Amino acid sequence: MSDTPKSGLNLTRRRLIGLGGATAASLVLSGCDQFDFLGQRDHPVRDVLERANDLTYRVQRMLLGQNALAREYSPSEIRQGQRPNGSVDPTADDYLALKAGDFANYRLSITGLVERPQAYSLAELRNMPAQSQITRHDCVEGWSCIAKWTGTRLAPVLDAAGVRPEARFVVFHCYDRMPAGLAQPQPYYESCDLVDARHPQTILAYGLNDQVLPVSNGAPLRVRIERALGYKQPKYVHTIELVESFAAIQGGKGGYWEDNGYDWYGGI
Ligand SMILES: Nc1nc2c(c(=O)[nH]1)N[C@H]1C(S)=C(S)[C@@H](COP(=O)(O)O)O[C@H]1N2
Ligand SMILES: [Mo]
Repeated sequence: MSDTPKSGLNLTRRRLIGLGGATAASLVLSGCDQFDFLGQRDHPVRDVLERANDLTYRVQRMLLGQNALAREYSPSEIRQGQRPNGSVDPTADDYLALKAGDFANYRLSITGLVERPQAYSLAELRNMPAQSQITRHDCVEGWSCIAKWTGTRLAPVLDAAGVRPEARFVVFHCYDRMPAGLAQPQPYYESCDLVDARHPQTILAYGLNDQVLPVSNGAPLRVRIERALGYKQPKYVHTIELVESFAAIQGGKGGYWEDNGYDWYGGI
């Protein structure tokens, strides 16, 4: 991390030991655009895999510790732009209106199990202590990109709102809508636990490779949770909701892709 005089980040970087490659989860993550029988809620194979995912989560937390850092790279290792994937140009009316005004009216809401709900403009977020990190984004479709992300840490934003003790998860709600079979399209959403939310590399990113974050990569704001796979990096985020459980949200599995069979933890 660079540019972080205020955040006191001088944790020793521990070497990640390649656990991610061997997880049961990674064997079934075949692609962002395709899913098969694993999309069926009650399929026995899926039940087994979900139990394996839960085990992976607990093993990674135990072996790697809560603050193990994702690897960071040097600027010379940025070889190409961040490849846009998934939604790249949302068409929701509210999003289009904000985009037309260059996101001047954008507000990031912090809601749910907090003492003091907040709403921040982009200017306010940019005035918070900035942090940049050059990391590798791994999509389950089988590609990776090294890119420099700039933003502000999520942890102090949560502290300012006062997370209530019952809160266990952070849910990120997005502007873009995704296909949902015969049902109405569903908003993209994601979630993480409070350990990942407060991790020193978890940021609300508004910059990419020293430019303003482009629409194709999630403008005006996307989240970086650097120890997780690509689908755990929500773009076009408008609301951060603290919850005790995500059972009541959309498909109940904590994310759009999770509702379609992907692992919730998605660690790498
Ligand atoms: N809102 C939203 N966030 C999203 C997605 C999406 O479709 N919508 N796709 C996910 C997936 S599968 C990947 S690989 C990354 C792609 O991020 P990028 O376009 O910046 O490469 O965003 C993730 N976050
Ligand atoms: Mo992805």
